[in-house]
Amino acid sequence: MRKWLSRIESPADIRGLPVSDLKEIAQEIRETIAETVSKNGGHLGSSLGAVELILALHYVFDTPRDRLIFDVGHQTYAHKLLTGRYDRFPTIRTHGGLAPFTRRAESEYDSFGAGHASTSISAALGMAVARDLKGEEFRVVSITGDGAMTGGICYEGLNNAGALGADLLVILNDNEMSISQNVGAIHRYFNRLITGAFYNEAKDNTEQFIQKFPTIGRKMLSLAHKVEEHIKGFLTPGIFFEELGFRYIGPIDGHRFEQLIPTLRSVRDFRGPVLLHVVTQKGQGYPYSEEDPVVYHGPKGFKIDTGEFSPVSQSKPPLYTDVFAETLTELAAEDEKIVAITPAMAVGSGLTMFEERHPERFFDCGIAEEHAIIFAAGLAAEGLRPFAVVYSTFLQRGFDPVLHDVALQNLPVRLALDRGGLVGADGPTHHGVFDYAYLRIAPNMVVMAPKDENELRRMVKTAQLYDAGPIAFRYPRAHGEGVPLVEPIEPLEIGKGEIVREGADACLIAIGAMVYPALRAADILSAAGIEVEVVNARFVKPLDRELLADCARRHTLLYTYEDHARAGGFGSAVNEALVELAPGRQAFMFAIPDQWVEHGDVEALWADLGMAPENVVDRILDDVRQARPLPRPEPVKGIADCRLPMAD
Ligand SMILES: Cc1ncc(C[n+]2csc(CCOP(=O)(O)OP(=O)(O)O)c2C)c(N)n1
Repeated sequence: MRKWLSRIESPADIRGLPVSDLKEIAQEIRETIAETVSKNGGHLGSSLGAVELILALHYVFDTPRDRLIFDVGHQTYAHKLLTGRYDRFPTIRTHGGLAPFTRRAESEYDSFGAGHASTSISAALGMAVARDLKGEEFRVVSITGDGAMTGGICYEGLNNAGALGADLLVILNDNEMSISQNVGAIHRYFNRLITGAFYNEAKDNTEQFIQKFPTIGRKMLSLAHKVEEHIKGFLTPGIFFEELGFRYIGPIDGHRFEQLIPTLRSVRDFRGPVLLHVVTQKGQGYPYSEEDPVVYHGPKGFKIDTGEFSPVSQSKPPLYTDVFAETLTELAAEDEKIVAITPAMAVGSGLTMFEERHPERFFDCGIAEEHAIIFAAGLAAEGLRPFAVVYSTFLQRGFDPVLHDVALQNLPVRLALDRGGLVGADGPTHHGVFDYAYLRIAPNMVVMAPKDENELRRMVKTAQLYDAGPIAFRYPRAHGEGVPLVEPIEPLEIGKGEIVREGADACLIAIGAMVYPALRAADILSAAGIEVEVVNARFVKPLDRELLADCARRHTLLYTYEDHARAGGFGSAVNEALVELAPGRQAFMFAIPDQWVEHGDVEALWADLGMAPENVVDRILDDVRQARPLPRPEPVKGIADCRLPMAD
């Protein structure tokens, strides 16, 4: 039981306390965050780094009347602890527990939900404009990280905000880190602002200019009034933001209440758009996360005293992510056309090994999925073989580029989609359950999903060699099936599936990560006297129409099985094809119904959704039973161990 946190019911309880008490509260918050994340996993570094900033915001602003809009929402653990969620905090990221990010339905203090980066300025601007249109009075604050600021949406928001001139405070929470070290020219600019290098550089450049062209230079100076102080005003460090119509304040120390509170108090009453640059340290207050902010960005459970992670079990098959990255790195050693692109997810996508081996062909372009895809399209247009490696959920950002820049021009961009299917604790913002739908509607696109890690290797090879147009493959956030990795890697024939189990009573057509669960369901049914044919479709597009037609000829009971939304997914594609191939014959679809899937243990989620192998067994059993009475089978074991070391 924490002395302060157990008594704080709402931010009103901290307002007016002396700074010495705030420091004690900050300490308690840090301990609580570290303790909980050590058990549940989660976004440690970002949350620890924002403790004082969040305390100061709730101290100075009249929340929830004033709106705080957090970008990504992964840094909000202190915010959750101060806004009536202390008791439930140990449940964060678990099934039925507190959400991993901000969520409007969870608390009135969560003014806007998030999970994906770079949205908070636009949302805050919308809320500020709504306030003005309704004639209401409250303040709107966006809290955006420097990593998020590599995303283009931020600049669309700033551009619009500067033009509208609405009262809006944007806090740039700058810890110089995205998940990895932040990248790009904007990052360099922020860095120069923090170190004071911008002003010094600008001053030096101006002095050199004056020495070179004394007359014009002096005239310029007299325009800007006299010498140094005026150069400073003229060459204001935040000129970039100032030119966009923002008043730039900072940088200030984001861990010192003595700076934060008076600054927030004064900017609170400024009119128009204001950008406050706050410098924080990722992972602050926990020595291990301070030392290695990349590993502790989103660690799984660890020993709190030593920061140690439990050793990786040698008995577990490799992660799909690692198999993909190793294969691509290997293939790139022999194929100089291969280029790897990541939008800020080098570690999570396993691409650090590619970066080490082929640094000149590795590109981390920041949190910029749209750009990543168009950049890849440009590389492909010049004859290279780009692999854009993007989490399924984040490629949603790249939807139009996939259609307009890649598929329409039939450019051979290889889309490697990590985290396909349910991802577990990161929840609805991160489940990759819409990709088949948004990819397969694009003419020219090939879409694949491997049943196991060996087939993933074959898909990487297939994609490498496929220069005829765009090709995508998606794989889960999970360990493989433990199958041998066959050398040499054989590419697949485009649009060809395979029968992986024979059976005369029903046909279960599975794709990707659901092929092995389908086989397990078939095993159980077999014990009950029902023989199910299992098909590994491999391709969502083009479908193996010949195989489908054959299945429809031989079976009356047809089923599809996928870890994707039902609408527009694989089963939907199969049924579209069956309308032509076997009119009147339909496949029952095991797919995610039209609902958002919560966070939590993947197996529990499958059971909730009625999509676990047990559910498949029950359904097929009932259907077959209508023809002949059969005994009940034994319950099935879990479908997969989907725990991964990192939160995203
Ligand atoms: C569109 C999108 N792409 C990628 C991510 C994965 N991601 C989560 S946090 C993060 C880094 C954000 O950096 P920053 O905004 O500086 O916050 P920090 O973690 O440093 O506090 C990334 C890349 C995401 N959430 N959304």
